[in-house]
Amino acid sequence: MSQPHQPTAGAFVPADDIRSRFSRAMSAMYREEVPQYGTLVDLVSDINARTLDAEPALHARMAQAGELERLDVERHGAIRVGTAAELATLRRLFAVMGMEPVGYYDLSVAGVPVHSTAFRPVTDAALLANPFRVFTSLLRLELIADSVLREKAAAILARRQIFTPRVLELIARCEADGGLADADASTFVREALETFRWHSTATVDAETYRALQASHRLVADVVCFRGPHINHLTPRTLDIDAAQAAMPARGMDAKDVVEGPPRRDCPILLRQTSFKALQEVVRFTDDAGAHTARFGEIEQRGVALTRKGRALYDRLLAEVRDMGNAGSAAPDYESRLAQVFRAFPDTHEALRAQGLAFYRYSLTASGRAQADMTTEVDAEAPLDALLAKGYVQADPITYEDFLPVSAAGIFQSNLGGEEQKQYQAHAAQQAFEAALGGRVHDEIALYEAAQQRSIDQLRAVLRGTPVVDAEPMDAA
Ligand code: OOG
Ligand code: NI
Repeated sequence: MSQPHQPTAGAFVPADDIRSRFSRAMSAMYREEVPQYGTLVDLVSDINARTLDAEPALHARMAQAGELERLDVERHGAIRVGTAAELATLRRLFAVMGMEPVGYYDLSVAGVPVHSTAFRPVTDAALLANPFRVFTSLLRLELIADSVLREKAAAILARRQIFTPRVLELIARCEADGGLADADASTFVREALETFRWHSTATVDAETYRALQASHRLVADVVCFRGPHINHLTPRTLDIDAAQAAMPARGMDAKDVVEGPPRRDCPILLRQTSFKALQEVVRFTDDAGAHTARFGEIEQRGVALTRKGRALYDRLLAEVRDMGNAGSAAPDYESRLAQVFRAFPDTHEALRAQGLAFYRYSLTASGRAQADMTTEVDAEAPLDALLAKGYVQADPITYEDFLPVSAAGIFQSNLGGEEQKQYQAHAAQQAFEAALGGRVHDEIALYEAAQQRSIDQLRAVLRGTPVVDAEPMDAA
């Protein structure tokens, strides 16, 4: 349809809404493509309801933080692309939906020839509205040792166009005008979805597929198809152990161990598990065959850690994985994990006092009442004193990102077979950012800023000065 030019800003659909529409459309598409994903979503929603019933304190805390609404829509997905141009266009496509690249993940250390970022909203308000994220990996062709195969893969990738002409137009329009009007937003969602759709016809012959597969199964997955099919969507559960235990009864082949930290009273970071990828029938240009790529995953999110907390997490995890050499495949992995993580404080008081985790500070009802009377509360009193008096409360800030060791475990359990190649591992954040056409956010700096904003706001209320809404619209 033709658009009036120079639409006024008010006529634009908010980026948060476009993201919600897109995430809903993607979920509906994936339910159709991989019915077990639908089963998993239903399982998670049963378990979340049960957990909230059984844990009134958790229910109250999530309601107060405004997190109950986002829980039902919360999910992440993952895709893998083959070229810098594809990655750079994805950055622009996700920007239309208010999603920015956060974090750099080097997976080559774990024998997977990709490096990655996560596109996600970055402001407090946008995260509450819908925290939809897409873990996005770029194939590192330079890690393919065989130069003939490497060049062949590059040539195949150079021929494909993973975006529809219409979506490219709408991205450019959004960049030029500063937003999309309603009809354009609907078209954008429909056309953007095409990039993530599964194609059962490959672009190569069976022999090429096999050669790429032999180099690394991931290489075949990225190179041989018309687009970067979404390979999983992950709903957020409040009790991953219960969900994991319930998976077999609903016909799902669950991964052996939950990735990430052990079960704790105060969940930290991220725990994840998945059901194994399905074998799907594909058609090569000359023959029929099968491909394994798409799976389902669930995650439980906990509090974001400071640099100090993250260093402790990384150290303890490495310690567990270095005990013996079976890593997470060892039969006693879970008990080792629990044992070693006793060194990680497990009350919010301790996590806060030792500067291990991030919190959002706000006035309690009694703090607000005191602030209204202005005399009692010293606006400059240390936070700890305000907390001790009950004027201020500290709520954990949810970890919105991913974990490289866990991601590698998820990749590996879903490639079928024991895919552990040795690569000359090296992080290449600058090369990744050059391909992306922009910098990635430092995720820990985002949490630091969110915590600081909450402190600034409550001080402003206590001082009786106007509330500063210091949150940048676009934190880039
Ligand atoms: C991405 C795997 C990483 C996660 O949740 O850690 C991931 C992939 O398999 O493409 O999604
Ligand atoms: Ni995932």
